[in-house]
Amino acid sequence: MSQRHLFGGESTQAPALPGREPEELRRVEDEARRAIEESHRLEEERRVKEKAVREAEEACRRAEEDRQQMERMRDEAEHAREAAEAAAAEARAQQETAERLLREGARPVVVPTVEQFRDAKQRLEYQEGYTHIAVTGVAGSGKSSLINALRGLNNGERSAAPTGIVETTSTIAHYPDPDPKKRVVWYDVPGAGTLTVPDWVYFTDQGLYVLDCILVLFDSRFTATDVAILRNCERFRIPAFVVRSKARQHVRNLVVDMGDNDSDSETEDGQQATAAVLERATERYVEESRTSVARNLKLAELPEQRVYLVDKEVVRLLAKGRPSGSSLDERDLLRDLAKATPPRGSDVTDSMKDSPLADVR
Ligand SMILES: Nc1nc2c(ncn2[C@@H]2O[C@H](COP(=O)(O)OP(=O)(O)OP(=O)(O)O)[C@@H](O)[C@H]2O)c(=O)[nH]1
Ligand SMILES: [Mg+2]
Repeated sequence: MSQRHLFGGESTQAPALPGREPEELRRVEDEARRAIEESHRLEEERRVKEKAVREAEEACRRAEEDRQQMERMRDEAEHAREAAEAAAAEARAQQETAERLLREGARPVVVPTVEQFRDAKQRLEYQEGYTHIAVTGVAGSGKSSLINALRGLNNGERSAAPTGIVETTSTIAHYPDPDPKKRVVWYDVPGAGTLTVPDWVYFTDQGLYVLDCILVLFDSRFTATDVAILRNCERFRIPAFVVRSKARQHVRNLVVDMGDNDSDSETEDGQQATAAVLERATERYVEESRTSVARNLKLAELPEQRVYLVDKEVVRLLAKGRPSGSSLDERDLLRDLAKATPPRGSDVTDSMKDSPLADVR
């Protein structure tokens, strides 16, 4: 009972114990007080330690949070760096593509508006229910001559397109096919790649995007200008034919270049030898033309397509329904043209549906 009283701290005044000296009592009381004080000190010490532990834990938690925050910031910085690198690579690729297109003559083309599309149709006298076929290509490639031949005409005949060895056609002109059943209109387009008509405006300036079919005609070399026209045809989803002109003239030149045409054409042997040389020259001409076009299309990343080798005289005879002695690709060209050229539709919006013009508002 006295122990609980003493250590409970309610009073330090101990009752006098029977048989004990007051001195002894004081000593016991002092001891009891010290014990109480020690207990308080220990309690205080425990609280201080607990507080220190809590503070240390809190500091640890904050440090962990800081570390996680740093990690997040580092990740974000890494993502930002990767995104910036990807954007820079994309910008470089776009610049390279733009530069390549620029080199190849297909400069960034302005997409025609609906009004421009309508204007071009009006200007080119586009007639519903007719097929509108343009012959394009570099100056002097034989465009006007081919149109004449396709209409069954000789150069120089009345109603034939003007032709010549100097730059002849300076504005776009159109000629109805003499056979009304065909319902075809031929367009003679000024030569591309001349000083007056730079190739990158050739296509859009002429409004060629409204037409139903385009022939890209070349003479000696399949050039970047021809590639630019084909690229635009692809862009506007216009069927395009690659045609090489002046076939007989090229073969004759090759016979001379091959250097073995000295046979006497008066004798039978001589005639056979001449025919054999002609055959070899023709084979070489066909092979070289096809290889050259295929290589250039590949370089320009355009799809493969056939090249038709034609001579205007053979085309003219076939167009008139006359038999022609020798034919390279003239017959095929006339047949494939007839097959591939339905009119593009009566409504502006119909014609624009599948082309870049579809984006025009
Ligand atoms: N031998 C031969 N000559 C041709 C042929 N096609 C065109 N020519 C000649 O090539 C020259 C140029 O022909 P054009 O039809 O005027 O050429 P173009 O492409 O219309 O010329 P521009 O309107 O100036 O761009 C003319 O002297 C034609 O007679 C062909 O198939 N064979
Ligand atoms: Mg011409």
